[in-house]
Amino acid sequence: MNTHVIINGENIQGSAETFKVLNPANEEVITEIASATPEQVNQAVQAATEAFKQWKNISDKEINNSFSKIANDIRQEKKEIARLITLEQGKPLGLAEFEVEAGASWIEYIASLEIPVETIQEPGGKTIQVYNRPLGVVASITPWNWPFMIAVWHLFPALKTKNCIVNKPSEYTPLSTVKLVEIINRHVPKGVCSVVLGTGKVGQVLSEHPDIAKVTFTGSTRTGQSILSHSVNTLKGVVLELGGNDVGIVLDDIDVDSTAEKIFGSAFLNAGQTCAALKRLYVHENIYEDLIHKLVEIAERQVVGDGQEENTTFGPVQNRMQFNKVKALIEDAIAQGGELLTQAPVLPENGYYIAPTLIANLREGVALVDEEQFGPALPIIKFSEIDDVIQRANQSSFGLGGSVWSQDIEKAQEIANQLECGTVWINSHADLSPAAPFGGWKLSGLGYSFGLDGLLLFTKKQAIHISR
Ligand code: TXE
Repeated sequence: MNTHVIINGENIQGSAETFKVLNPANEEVITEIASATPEQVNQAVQAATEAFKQWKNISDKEINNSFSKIANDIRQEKKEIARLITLEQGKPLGLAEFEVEAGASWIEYIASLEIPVETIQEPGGKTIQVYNRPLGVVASITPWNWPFMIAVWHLFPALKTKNCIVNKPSEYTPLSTVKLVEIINRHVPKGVCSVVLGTGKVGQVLSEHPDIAKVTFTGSTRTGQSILSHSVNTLKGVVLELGGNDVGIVLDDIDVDSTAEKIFGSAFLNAGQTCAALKRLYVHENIYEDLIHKLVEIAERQVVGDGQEENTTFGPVQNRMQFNKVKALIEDAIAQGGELLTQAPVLPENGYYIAPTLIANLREGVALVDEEQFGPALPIIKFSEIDDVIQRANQSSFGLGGSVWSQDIEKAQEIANQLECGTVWINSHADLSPAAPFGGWKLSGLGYSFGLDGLLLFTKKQAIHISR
């Protein structure tokens, strides 16, 4: 049995309670891990509180040097980290390598940001300086879809703004995060960054800890709501990046072939297990048949299999719960009159495999359209009027992202302006940038990640009024 809790820079033995990490490609046990005890969670928070006394005074230059060394180590160990990601998460190795590479670039981008100090000059001669100060100890709780990348998104903005942090990765995919925290610990003082392992129970103990100043969370809306409700007594802040049901609206002036490739890529990225994947596709009636024909062609040329095999282009769903959920949504959509467009290939017997599935002739009111599938099944809906499709797109209780596909950028922009979501892409989707704020409206979240806006959510303002 492996134990991987890293507290105060040390690998520590967990409790007698264990959990298994499975390979989603064959359901074999990769390792069994001892969960962190509440006492160990407390130790990690205490170590972070202690480390914060020094870390909050570290110079920006030192932080940036550390980040640069961490990014270099990640690149050097890219193959090994990607192997771990594929083993625990299921995505093809090439995509896992992209995840590692993008993580390293993201760290470098965060290093390049400057934390601003604003100076206000009052007419009477008083000067006011507004600083962005660190919060203290941040808790991070991460999911299983992009385990390495999302850990980078949580840890580095908090560290850059001179906070200390304790992470709890998903119990399904802890291995690549442990590796990341090991690398971080080579280049930051003890206690600055720890990781505790376990199920949601451990996450709950961590996120409710009174000495945590802020919780940054990526996962389901239900768990996000629970974290928010428990933040009341200690008035801790939260950043919640929750589910989505991103709409794509395709107008009839697009180039079908190239658009189909891009739409397929953004709907089925990571087997659809991406918060900002395209999850409901509305297609103008004039190109509906052509586009679905092309999408089916792309779906059927995917090689579904174990992500470790070289020719695999499409990996399994990450866990049994998600596999059952997506299967049930597909069956229900077909039972409700949806037209299954894709043929199911022969799939390996073990493992959570679902081939990319396209279902047409759907409408709102069917769960596959209204809910987040978070898996390889895309509902396709025909529309004819733009005002009508905008209204239908905005019916969702989610508001993470959306996209408009057209050669007429002005027209696309008019539609984008009316969509009720935190990000709208024109002629792309799920195309995230470290420079742009990314956050959900409605039940998709609270706060922002990325860019200066996301960074400053790990700070609090201090205004110093200077009268002479
Ligand atoms: O999420 P959970 P689940 C969506 C997707 C999926 C659904 C459920 O639709 O089908 O959520 O997935 C920890 N206090 N997304 O059940 O439970 C947990 O251990 C503190 C969207 O896996 O939210 C894990 O580390 N922490 C999404 C993390 O929360 C708790 C990514 C996420 O798990 C906790 C994943 C508690 N009470 C799923 N309970 C996205 N936005 O990208 C659980 N956790």
